[in-house]
Amino acid sequence: MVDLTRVKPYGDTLNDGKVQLSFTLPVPYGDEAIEAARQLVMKMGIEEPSVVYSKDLVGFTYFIVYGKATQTVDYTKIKVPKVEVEVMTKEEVEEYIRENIKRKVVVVGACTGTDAHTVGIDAIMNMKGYAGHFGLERYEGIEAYNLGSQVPNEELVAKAIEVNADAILVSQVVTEKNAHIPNLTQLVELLEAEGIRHKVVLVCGGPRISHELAKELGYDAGFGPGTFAEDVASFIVTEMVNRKLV
Ligand code: B12
Repeated sequence: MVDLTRVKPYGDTLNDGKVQLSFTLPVPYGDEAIEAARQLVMKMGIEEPSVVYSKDLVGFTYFIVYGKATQTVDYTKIKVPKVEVEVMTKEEVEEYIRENIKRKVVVVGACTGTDAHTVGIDAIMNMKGYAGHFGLERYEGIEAYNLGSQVPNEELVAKAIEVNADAILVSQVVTEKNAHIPNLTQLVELLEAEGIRHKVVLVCGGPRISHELAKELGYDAGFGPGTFAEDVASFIVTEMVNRKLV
């Protein structure tokens, strides 16, 4: 029986704590490197560490270590902020627009800053969509402009003003050294400076974007891996009606 107030990892038998860790240390390959990895893992609270694999990375060493985690978490106390919206199908979104908005919903999107990853924003916006889910361009009642990647925030804001956008979608995939944070923040500042932040539904997304982070940065919602166009479309149209932006 699982005690949800004291959950720990599982390998062979429930609650055995078995985990696998992989990491690199900036030390040369050899016995000392393996001992360093073992000691480090013990300091992390892992018991009975066993370095099952190590590989020379030319001056550095890569490891895979098995061990037993000693810590537990109280699963019953976990609260994860999520986008609170009833997800509609494409057809339901189209019907919702016809009934509640009664005009085209204009959406402008881009992967911004130096980030060159187009696949995420394309998955949400392009006609053909992603994994069998059509993108926003295919929605009746939505006018979608996908500006592509490496789009400066200034250009995205200018386009949003030009087409009188109801929603702005931003994709950020590169998060190394938190590069996405100043970039996402600058967009909010630009929208505020132009006096249009309150008039648009502002959404960001990407593999390491959470709703919590998005809210912290001044966005209305954030979407992570596994998002489909209908998740975003449902949020945009519901938010427009709730905020009387129609
Ligand atoms: C393809 C790819 C590339 C291609 C991109 C081609 C293109 N036209 O997009 C190329 C080769 C150009 C590339 C370059 C680089 N890449 Co790259 N790339 C990838 C790769 C393999 C797949 C990304 C992808 O297409 N995923 C598929 C899409 C569908 O998933 P997604 O982006 O998560 O999108 C979904 C959700 O996140 C969400 N979503 C995404 N955006 C948005 C936006 C909104 C508004 C919403 C609502 C939802 C949403 O919905 C989508 C659908 O569900 C990943 C590794 C991986 N397996 O993920 C690395 C990866 C993203 N790349 C990485 C890196 C480091 C780079 C480079 C910096 C490498 C280098 N040193 O040059 C450069 C960056 C160049 C630059 N200036 O940006 C790292 C990023 C690490 C990090 N955390 O920052 C990764 C994770 C690889 C790795 N493990 O190191 N890359």
